[in-house]
Amino acid sequence: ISKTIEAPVNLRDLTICDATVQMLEKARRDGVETAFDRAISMKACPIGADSACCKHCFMGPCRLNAKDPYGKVGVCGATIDTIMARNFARAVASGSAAHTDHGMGMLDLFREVVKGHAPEYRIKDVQKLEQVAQSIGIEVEGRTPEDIAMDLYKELERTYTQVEGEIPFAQRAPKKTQETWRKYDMIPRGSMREIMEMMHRTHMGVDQDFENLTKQFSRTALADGWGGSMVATEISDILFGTPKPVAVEVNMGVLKEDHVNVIVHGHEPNMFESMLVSVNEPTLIQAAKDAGAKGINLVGMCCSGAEMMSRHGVPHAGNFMSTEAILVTGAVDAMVVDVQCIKQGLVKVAECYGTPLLTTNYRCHIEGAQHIQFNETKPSECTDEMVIKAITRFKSRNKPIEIPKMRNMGIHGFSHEYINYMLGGSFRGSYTPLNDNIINGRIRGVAGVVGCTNPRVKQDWVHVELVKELIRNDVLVVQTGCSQVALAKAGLLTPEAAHLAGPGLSEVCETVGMPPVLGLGSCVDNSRILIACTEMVKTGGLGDSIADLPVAGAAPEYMSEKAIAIGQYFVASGVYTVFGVTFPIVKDTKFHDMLFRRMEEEWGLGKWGFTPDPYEMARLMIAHIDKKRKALGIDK
Ligand code: SF4
Ligand code: MSK
Repeated sequence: ISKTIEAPVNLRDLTICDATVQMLEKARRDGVETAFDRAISMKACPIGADSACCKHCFMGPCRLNAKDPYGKVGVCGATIDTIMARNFARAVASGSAAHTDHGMGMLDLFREVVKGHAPEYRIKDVQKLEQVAQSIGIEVEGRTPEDIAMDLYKELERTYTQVEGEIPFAQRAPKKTQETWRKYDMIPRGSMREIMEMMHRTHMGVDQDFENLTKQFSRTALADGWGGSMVATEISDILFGTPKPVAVEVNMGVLKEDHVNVIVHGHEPNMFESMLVSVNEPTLIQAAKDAGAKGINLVGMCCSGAEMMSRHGVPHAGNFMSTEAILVTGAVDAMVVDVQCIKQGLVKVAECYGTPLLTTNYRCHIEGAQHIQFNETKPSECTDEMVIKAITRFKSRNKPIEIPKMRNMGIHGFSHEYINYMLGGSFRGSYTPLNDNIINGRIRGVAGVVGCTNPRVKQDWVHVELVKELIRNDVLVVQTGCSQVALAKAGLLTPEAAHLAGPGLSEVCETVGMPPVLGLGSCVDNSRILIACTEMVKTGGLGDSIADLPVAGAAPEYMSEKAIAIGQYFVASGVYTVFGVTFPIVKDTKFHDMLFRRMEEEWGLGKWGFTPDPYEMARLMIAHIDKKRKALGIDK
């Protein structure tokens, strides 16, 4: 099938993941094409990369010149700033829609569980239910979990539907952060309204003021971070359990040649949870044994994988840019997907190796894949059927199998509740608390390093180099998503990695017995970082708002619109956020100045940064952390 494979390219220039290199070598031998090959043959459009084009109406598409941004305007007269701000706003709207719809899915399940309509699920973490309910003013004393849960459901539904007012979780943010949002009209109403209004305002001939657009796409992004994503995290914890540290193996070596291998890849944990039950079902295990296998091996990939790894210790086989490569092992007996980050290219690779590619969510059918609709009222019907398909494929394996031997053990599952507990019961308690260690300088600051991998840059390399540089400079790193998996493969999610940290951070890690890099879960679990930041503010000694904290964020190899939404909600929450790869904006324009300076200097929030170089990225983030330390008077 390969039309675009270009043999001269050294595979080691494409990725630092040895397992992926080994599988890309095999793919070449087998004549199989992957996204790495297509990224080489398909050069990115330079006008689109700068966001200097508009196709919002049919008088266009209009192309402006990034080298002379104010030299011309679109047919309607739209300026470069309007065009870039509208494009950026639509990326935020799309990314926010993905996370908030994921959160809506979790909330739908929660409602059905509370009503007794989904008997195979239950509320697993009553303590978390009470905590979340209390955090938004719901009475819990003397009430049954069912009563509390119904009230919580009704309240959280407003995250989506409310026409006026503020979404419930916005009140969890530090007071001063809330005041800033109110001042600039940024506190979200329901996300349905915000995303709808964002799409309206970016239609031809509506909002043509980049500053006004920036306010609305900030509000839309906040409806994601403090809305849909936070709902997804909190409800998943309530239903499936709040993560606590667990030792897990990652990398392609978690596949087992003598087992039926089932991979789940996507984002929502509901189907994955049911799959975990199905693979442990004695009759299915027996069926696998009858087919000649030693058992059934369940493995995750991408974000639902990161979530199940953190919550239940399910092994993880790799991040976004390894999903095609792993099929090349020939050892995958079924790849089961739900929503988001599922490359259409998987269909052809799966076909080449006779692996069933199974879609399960009505939102995500893929031409050439087989669809088995997942139904939460009888979830095991769907997941049992998929396991049976995997067993059938195991029986008829007819291609040579090659599984890379790499496996890396690490500690994952640092929910913000656990970080709180681990660092002293409160963020400023008596025992090695986070705030005290920041104030005394052992920990210089905290960095969130998150996001995707992208074939336009060497897979995992920017993540790994950036994180090494940060911890070497005593910056504690928290991680989610594909970035967390990149660092886990590099062996940095272990307490032993403390020797790579600077003297202050390594002392703290050794005292507490924690890794210098803490894995928090999936993309929606970036909301855990918002709560952790809020706890740091509320504990005291580090300012009054998130914008005062010595923290920074990065998505060094991002590829998705969701990443833009996440970046924007961190910026709008007060965090300096640096992206790599490319940034969809023309430098030296008014809109660039808005995102890269004015949001911080004039509005008191965070701001964006950009560089593809991990060392420069670390330098920018550390300089920002030092600037905040100085402002707090703790720059000893
Ligand atoms: Fe061109 Fe304006 Fe239409 Fe955009 S909205 S395509 S800039 S005419
Ligand atoms: S899966 S959004 S590639 S982190 Fe969340 Fe990974 Fe990015 Fe998808």
